[in-house]
Amino acid sequence: MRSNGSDKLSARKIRDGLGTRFVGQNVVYRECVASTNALAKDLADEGAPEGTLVIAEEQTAGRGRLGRPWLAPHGSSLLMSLVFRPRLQFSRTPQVSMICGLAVCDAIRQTTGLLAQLKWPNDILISGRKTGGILTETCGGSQYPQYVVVGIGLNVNLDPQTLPTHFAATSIARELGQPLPRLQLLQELLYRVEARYLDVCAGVSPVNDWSAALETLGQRVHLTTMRGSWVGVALAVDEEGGLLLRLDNGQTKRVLAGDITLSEH
Ligand code: BT5
Repeated sequence: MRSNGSDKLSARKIRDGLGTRFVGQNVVYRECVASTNALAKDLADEGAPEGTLVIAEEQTAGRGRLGRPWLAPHGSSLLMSLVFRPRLQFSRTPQVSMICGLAVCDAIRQTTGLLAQLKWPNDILISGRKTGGILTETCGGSQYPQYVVVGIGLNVNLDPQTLPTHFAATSIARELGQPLPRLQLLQELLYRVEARYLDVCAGVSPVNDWSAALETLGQRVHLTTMRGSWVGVALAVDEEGGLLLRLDNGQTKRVLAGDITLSEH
């Protein structure tokens, strides 16, 4: 599944011909890091400008939510984090994460023709299998967040057989039947992130687009949170990224964090 040597990324290649004003214009490229999110947060603490892209070929401690791992062989994926400094109320900052998920789907569609969808809250799916994930970390501030770091892991040329089978993973190359150069996909992604981010900052809500891209809405799902598990129909999502679930007893439950799977009963 590996693409050839010309797929190697560099800060210069990424910036060359990139049609953005600020997203991806400051690039920190590394062969290997612990986690691009961890490095992006350190750089944001030191004042890295909005739009800074941290991208690596490999992570030794790539992370998902709740201490879960993100695994990807060297050079197989897009492993990246973006620094944002939105002047948004805290309740609206989840929208920065939403637009990144949408931009990933847009960029995959534009570059490959494949239909990528989202699974609440942060998975990217192709053919119902996990192709990517998003990890958003927000650093406090008084009125607005000091910064928001959005980490994106995207299986581009990864061979899903290199991952544990219970991950139910796929990759773009697997779905396409051929490797995909990462550079064009990355540049398309950065461009679409910026366009959607500017909309959010101008007060345009992405929630309708996000709802439309969430493949689990309207379906019966099993929800697990830190507080327990429930079965119900995933009704809708709200402006803060919360999921509304209609339980069998008729009550509606709202959750901001958790995992859902399609329910078998
Ligand atoms: C996520 O967490 O899906 C967010 C993953 C974000 C990863 C990026 S990579 C760049 C940046 N730097 C970081 O350190 N992180 C971000 P969660 O929903 O908790 O899902 C984690 C689960 O996904 C794991 O427990 C596995 O089951 C599964 N998983 C791990 N690696 C995978 C892969 N390559 N493809 C598909 N599933 C994977």
